[in-house]
Amino acid sequence: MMQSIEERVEEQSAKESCPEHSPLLRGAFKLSFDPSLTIGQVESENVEVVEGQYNPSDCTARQSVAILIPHRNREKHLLYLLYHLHPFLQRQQLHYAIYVIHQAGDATFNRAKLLNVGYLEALKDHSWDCFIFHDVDLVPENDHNLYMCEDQPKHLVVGRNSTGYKLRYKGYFGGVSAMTKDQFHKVNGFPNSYWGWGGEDDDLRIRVTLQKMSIIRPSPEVARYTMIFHKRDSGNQINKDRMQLLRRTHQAWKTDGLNSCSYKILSVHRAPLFINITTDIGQPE
Ligand code: UD2
Ligand code: MN
Repeated sequence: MMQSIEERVEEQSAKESCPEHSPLLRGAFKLSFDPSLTIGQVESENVEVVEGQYNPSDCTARQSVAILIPHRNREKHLLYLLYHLHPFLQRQQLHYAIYVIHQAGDATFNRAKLLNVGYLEALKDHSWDCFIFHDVDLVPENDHNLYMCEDQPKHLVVGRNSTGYKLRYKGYFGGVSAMTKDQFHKVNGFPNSYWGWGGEDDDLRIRVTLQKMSIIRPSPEVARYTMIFHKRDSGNQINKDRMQLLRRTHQAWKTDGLNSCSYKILSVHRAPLFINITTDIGQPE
């Protein structure tokens, strides 16, 4: 019989807490995007990851973290991300699991709603302390960029290759962000009503500020990412309504979010390196 997540956590609690600063961190490291990389190779390099989940064996992790990746039709990006992210998270001595939330069908993509589904479904496995909302195409360049939550919501992408490693604009909250279970619950999650590209990250920022929380960021030297080059996907056209939606957020957040997120789970597949949740989230009204 496979151990349940709860049993594995139970076993851990006898151990000493992991140190505040992991001795395994390396700082900046070189990324590689080898076209011949296979999932089998990534699996063989991460044998301690079981069904997408890892728990340090010699100390009790300081946080339990669920990484949520919204996904459709970006298999190669996912492979490169798994290749880099698993060792990165293990060096941070975290108890973590990687969830890929896969949008079924070819209706317009909805990143924000997929992340709500990921949050609600991941909490059925374990009471995660911290959630990382993670684009599939962003690879962290420095392992001092900690995938942990703090007393305020945290934005982890100060800079990336394609924007000269500068913050895109003040208040920018896209790409990769970290919120505790309670912080995300308090803002009622992401909106469900943003179909297509753009605006959903600004909506989340507005929700955060309405709750009198503020967004914190690691230092720019550390919060660096490489975005794997891509064009706009078909099925993810610019959301022309986004400006109008953003004007309503200060009211709409109460009723558009976790408390109104309706979806169907089509399958949950526990692969060695990630939990794949395939969901039908409907289509724009
Ligand atoms: C920016 C933000 C992103 C989001 C988006 C607007 C950065 C670094 N990222 O990304 O967080 O706010 O603008 O919606 O600023 N995806 C798929 N399949 C698709 C379409 C999207 O898997 O067909 C997922 C995937 O995880 C991707 C993410 O959605 O990384 C964001 O889409 P994008 O990469 O096309 O948008 P981008 O790079 O402008
Ligand atoms: Mn992208």
